[in-house]
Amino acid sequence: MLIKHKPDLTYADITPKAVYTNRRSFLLGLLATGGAVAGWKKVNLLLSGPATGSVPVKLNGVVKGPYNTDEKQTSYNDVTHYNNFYEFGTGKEDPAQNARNFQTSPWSVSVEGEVKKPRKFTMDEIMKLAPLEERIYRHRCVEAWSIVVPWIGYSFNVLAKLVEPSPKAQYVAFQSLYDPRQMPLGGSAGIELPYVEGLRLDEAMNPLTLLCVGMYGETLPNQDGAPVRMVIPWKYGFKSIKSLVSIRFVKNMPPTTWNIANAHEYGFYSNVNPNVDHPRWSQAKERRLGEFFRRPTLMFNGYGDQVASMYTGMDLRKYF
Ligand SMILES: Nc1nc2c(c(=O)[nH]1)N[C@H]1C(S)=C(S)[C@@H](COP(=O)(O)O)O[C@H]1N2
Ligand SMILES: [Mo]
Repeated sequence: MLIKHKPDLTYADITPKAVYTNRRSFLLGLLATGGAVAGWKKVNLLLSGPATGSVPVKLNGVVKGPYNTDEKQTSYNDVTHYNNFYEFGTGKEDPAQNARNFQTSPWSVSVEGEVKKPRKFTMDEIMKLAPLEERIYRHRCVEAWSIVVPWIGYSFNVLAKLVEPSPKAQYVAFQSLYDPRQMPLGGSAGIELPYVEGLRLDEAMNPLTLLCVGMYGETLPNQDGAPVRMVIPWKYGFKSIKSLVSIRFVKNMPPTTWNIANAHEYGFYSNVNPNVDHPRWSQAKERRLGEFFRRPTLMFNGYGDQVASMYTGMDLRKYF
């Protein structure tokens, strides 16, 4: 079936990047060069066969986005082998191993709740809603390590505006996939699954808030939240929920996974704040993966110009 359709590509189209170890990943890399969207469609077709995990493929037509830091990017190897993704194990190197066969196609995200136009978006639709932008953001985990990642996606507000939130919508509730069959370690992760997160509506609509479908020029690796995740760069990393399947616009502040697990240690807002320590450790400094010396953590992770006004008058010790 695959060989009958001769890809309309020249040899020069083939990305020289990887040494392809099997036919499947070779074809994925080859076909994805047909353009971001066309590539995604072909990938879906290819993967609609027997269950096999997806591998990252190149995304074409990615434009340079706003808000990029010029700090040194963290190595791809670190960003893909030092992960928190408890559905695939609680060790930092577990997700890279255990998410290998994670099925991310077909995939869709339902968007509902207090909106005029609730709907499901297929992954194919999500890839096409807006031009894909590269956003080089700092990411600060609550555990005091940090990374700089060239994410790919577009502002979450693009999708939000399409469903037309009603005036009742004050918060947005997000939910990850939880498939115990594919995530057998989820049951012993020590947190309630599915993983849930939330933002106040103004936080969700802030242009920095990214609906993310890729990184380092490619689709997301499974361990980093394929095929679609959130990235909220001024908040601790656990707010950036992976492998999204549901988005609900709601009236009331939604429950969030780490707050459910330990409300004393993890608040709803979870803005990066070097002046408010975690009950068990300081948040004043962080270790950038790949670096030796710790560096000072910046208020709102350095994004204060874009986000501080959303919190004026709020006691950030109380609303941590
Ligand atoms: N579904 C889900 N999303 C998640 C997590 C998780 O365990 N499950 N971990 C969070 C935490 S603590 C961090 S620091 C980031 C890590 O993202 P990265 O592995 O791509 O760096 O994902 C966040 N999103
Ligand atoms: Mo984190």
